[in-house]
Amino acid sequence: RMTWSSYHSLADIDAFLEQTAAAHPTTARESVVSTSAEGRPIKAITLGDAPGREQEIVLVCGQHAREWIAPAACTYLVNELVVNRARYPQLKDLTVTVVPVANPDGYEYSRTFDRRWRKNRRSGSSTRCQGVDLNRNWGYKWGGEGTSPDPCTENYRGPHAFSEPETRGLRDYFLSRTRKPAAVVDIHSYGQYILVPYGYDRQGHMYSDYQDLLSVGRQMSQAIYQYKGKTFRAGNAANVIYPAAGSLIDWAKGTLGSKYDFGLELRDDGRYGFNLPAGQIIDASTELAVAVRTLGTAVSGLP
Ligand code: 0X9
Ligand code: ZN
Repeated sequence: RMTWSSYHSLADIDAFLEQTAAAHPTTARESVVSTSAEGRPIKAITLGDAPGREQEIVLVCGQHAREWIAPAACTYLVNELVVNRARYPQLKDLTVTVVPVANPDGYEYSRTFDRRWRKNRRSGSSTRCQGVDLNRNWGYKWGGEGTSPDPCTENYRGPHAFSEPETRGLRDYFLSRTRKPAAVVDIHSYGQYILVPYGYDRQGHMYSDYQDLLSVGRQMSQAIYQYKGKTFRAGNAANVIYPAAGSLIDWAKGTLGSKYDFGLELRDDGRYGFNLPAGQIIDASTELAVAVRTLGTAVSGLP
């Protein structure tokens, strides 16, 4: 039984996805995106009436193991979209696909052995250090600023782009969709930011719809502020946080070519950091839901 008053194990999250799909066969479909380094399935759930025809928003959550609020908020959103779908008219004509735990090995490791673990759990051949930072392993501008070739660092980029089964699986999943998604949102914590690509350096590399993204990002920020007064800073990823090459949002923009690509750093602003108290799960999740609603308005053109 899933709740949003505590953080849950991967087994509970997977069971929740299975039950949700079973209970709502016409609006929810479960799928397996890939298998992790340690052999766990990476699951997705696709929500909507007629998947395949409408525009699609894809949410990837939990690339980083210790950011527990990301899987929690993403499962909350899944539940909202099946149980309280009427509250989201902005998403009515859209398909929303959610990958709640993109790094299942890391998530379980963080829950059971090392709360501060960030990377996946690949075991390198010639080193005692384990794990690749999945958000440095994507293939667009892989290996640039904010990444490390040293397996013992937190931002180890891996031996080559898409060296990891988690990123490779997600990439293939994106590329295999019949329609390119209209939006890709990468959910992290913490810091309360809405990040717009590109983030690989501070040169401010442009693309034609940069202003559209910035404007939607600012609308998300305003909508979140109206909920409980939390400030989410919207801006270019490299400038608002720091440069980091090989991230999902850069790949989504630069290679996949979907229009609305955002990184979201959920609560908080540093007081509890990654250890966000479970009592804040619902508020943090509602802030995500508010942001996705705003995005839905932009993607579908529904008010
Ligand atoms: O470092 C990251 O991957 C993200 N921050 S986190 O604290 N969740 O680890 C930010 C990535 C944002 N993208 C770029 N700056 N390129
Ligand atoms: Zn992160």
